[in-house]
Amino acid sequence: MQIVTTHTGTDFDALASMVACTFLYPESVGVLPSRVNPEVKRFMSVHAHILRIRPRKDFDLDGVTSLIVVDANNWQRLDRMDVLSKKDDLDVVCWDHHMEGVTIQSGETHREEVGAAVTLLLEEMQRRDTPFSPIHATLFLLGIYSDTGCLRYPSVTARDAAMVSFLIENGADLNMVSAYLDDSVDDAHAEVFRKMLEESEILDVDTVRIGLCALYINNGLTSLARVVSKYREFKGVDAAFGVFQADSQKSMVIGRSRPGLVDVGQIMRVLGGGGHTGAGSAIIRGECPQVAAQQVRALLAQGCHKPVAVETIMSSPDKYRVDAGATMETAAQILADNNVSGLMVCEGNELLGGLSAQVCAKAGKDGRLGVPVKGYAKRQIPKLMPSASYREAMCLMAEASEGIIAVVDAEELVGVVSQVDLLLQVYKF
Ligand SMILES: [Mn+2]
Repeated sequence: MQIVTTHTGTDFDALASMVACTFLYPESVGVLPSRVNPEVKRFMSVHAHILRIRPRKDFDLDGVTSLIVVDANNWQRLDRMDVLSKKDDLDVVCWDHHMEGVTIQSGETHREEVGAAVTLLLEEMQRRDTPFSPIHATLFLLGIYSDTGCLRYPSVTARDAAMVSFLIENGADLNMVSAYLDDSVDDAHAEVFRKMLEESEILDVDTVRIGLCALYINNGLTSLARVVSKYREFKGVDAAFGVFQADSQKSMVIGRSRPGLVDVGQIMRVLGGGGHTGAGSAIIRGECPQVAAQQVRALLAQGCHKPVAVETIMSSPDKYRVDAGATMETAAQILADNNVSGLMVCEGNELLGGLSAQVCAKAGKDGRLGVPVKGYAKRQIPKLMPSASYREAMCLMAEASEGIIAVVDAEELVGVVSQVDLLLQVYKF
């Protein structure tokens, strides 16, 4: 007998991959782990009868000669399959997108770095022209969407997106998908959310607004990260930190930030945890949540979150510089040669003002290219100190009609921030 199985705590990608296998391997039977996600449980309560899937609970492994493992690569993650791992003549096939920590040796392996495991199986179904119903298409789409945050996670590949298109063409029901991907939280989490709104403090750190909250909570809350994200969005703050304690031994710190504003991962690493710039978490042992929150506050105050300063992202002023004594013709030439939208008019290193490409073009039309730049320099232009934050630059750029900001230290032009400089910073994250 051939069976298909997947990891415990089964999510939609795992379930969809199992079901896809029942199409590709017509003799196979899916064996669903006992522990599945609440959303998957809800889905199975209505759809179980149309899927060739049986619960692990009363399934006998005796006659199994062939095993297909999907969305998992490790015996530990399967539901009581150890007996099979000891079978020498077991035929094993793997379909998976987890590259690390492989302990299941398979005769046939399909392991590739895509956003969802089911993408690999769908590509095979598309190649073979395997027919499937709109209900199945809906489940497959749930698989891709749930593992990729609806194609928003950086792990997404063009192959996942192509399969989304393929499934929509084949009748996937987007209303059903939305219903099952509903990210609402239960009453217990809603209560934490309410308390966060009520009890959090808002810190202003280097013009970045950060919500911080320390709470005692009940045991068994598993979606606190979602609550912190929702809190950050709802409050409209740049970053949010929740410090939660369910038992007296440890506090859990969860942080979320808008891109580029707070390096959450850096703070979490100092606290002994991990993460990246936008999201992270850490466990602090032996402290009450208020003391743990104080540690977060202190790290923020020390600048541990590394707000990006303008001086680290600005460009050299050289290609924007024109001498006050130069003619408008020279200015026009510099604009064209360097392909910039405006210039900084300087006397020595001192910044006198700005000159836009439009003003230069107008001077050309008026036949005034021979006059010195100085007379055309606009005195009031957007300026920042080198120590100003990335955020200040973002705000000021909205008002900078030439798309450039002068960076000035004691009247001297030391750099220029262009829109490209800001964009490069955003896309680095
Ligand atoms: Mn997966």
